Amino acid sequence: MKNLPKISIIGAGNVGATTAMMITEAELANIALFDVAKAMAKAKSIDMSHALAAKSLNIKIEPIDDYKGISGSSIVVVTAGFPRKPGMSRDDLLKANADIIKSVSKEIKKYAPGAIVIIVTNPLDVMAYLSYKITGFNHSRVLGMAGVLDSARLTDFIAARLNVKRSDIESTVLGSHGELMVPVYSQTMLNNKPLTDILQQKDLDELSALTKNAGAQIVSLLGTGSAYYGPAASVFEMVKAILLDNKTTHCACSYLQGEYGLRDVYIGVPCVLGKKGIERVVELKLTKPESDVLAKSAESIKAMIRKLEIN
Ligand code: A3D
Repeated sequence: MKNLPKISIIGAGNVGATTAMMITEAELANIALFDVAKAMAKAKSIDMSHALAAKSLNIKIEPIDDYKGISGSSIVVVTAGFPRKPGMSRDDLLKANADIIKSVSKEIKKYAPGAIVIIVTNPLDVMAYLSYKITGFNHSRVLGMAGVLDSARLTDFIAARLNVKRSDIESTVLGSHGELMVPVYSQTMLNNKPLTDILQQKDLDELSALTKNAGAQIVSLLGTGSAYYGPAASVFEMVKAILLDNKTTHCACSYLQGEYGLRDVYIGVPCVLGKKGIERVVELKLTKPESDVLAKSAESIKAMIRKLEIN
């Protein structure tokens, strides 16, 4: 097997397993896969190993039975938890998933104290904050995935609307992963031209509504479970930037210490990702309405954090 970094994925459900497949297909890292449903994690690891063999790839996916197996991981991706059911908001998952994130974070602290942690479990911003508190890791090593996905969704809607290439678009979506996400059109570019110069406000509002509703639309069409190809591809992009020390900018859920006028909260902002995790937060110039929604978004995250009585 190739001598590559090790990534552990906690939660071998839809997002976790799809992420494992994407990372190994790209020959980025060997994977250790853990789930409370141990037989399921084992079954998926065996099946994915067969897929890698079919593609003649010498990458390892191994199921692990306990948390000792995560030791030596460069990155731990946490997708353990309940997904939304039709009609549920991400916030409805708060209490149940907080218990899971608490116990998983304690194990990461114990067995992978040098790892970078990428949280995916919803409600994302609150779970990232909780993991930061429980692990006690430097905030640069605890981050959440949502902005990459929300930006990708916006890109897809813009490309369809304007009939242009996705690769010519650079979207920026900040804020919480939910109703109060903040698409920043002054910083969303089509061939380096801001979208505010291309589309009318009413069109931009329609794109925002589509982006905010994208996750719920998938939940309602699926009937059980929530989106996973888009989320897994978004985790993959973050993992790649970190492992390859790319120092590229991605919207990610980061701890803020005064940036954007916000403090002691995890929220989606543009971040430079590299081998340290979040190398730095990029501060964009926002319009007054944009920074007002961002502040409101932070307030709603803080209200949920207070409900958990972490401190
Ligand atoms: P699902 O396919 O149900 O997988 C979750 C897995 O977690 C299941 O296999 C469970 O057995 C496992 N699990 C539960 N408790 C534990 C535990 N204590 N330790 C280890 N494993 C456990 O869900 P999914 O993969 O679709 O989604 C996983 C989480 O990610 C959910 O909370 C989703 O809401 C969230 N999610 C977030 C985004 C974002 O963009 C932030 C996108 C998609 C999903």
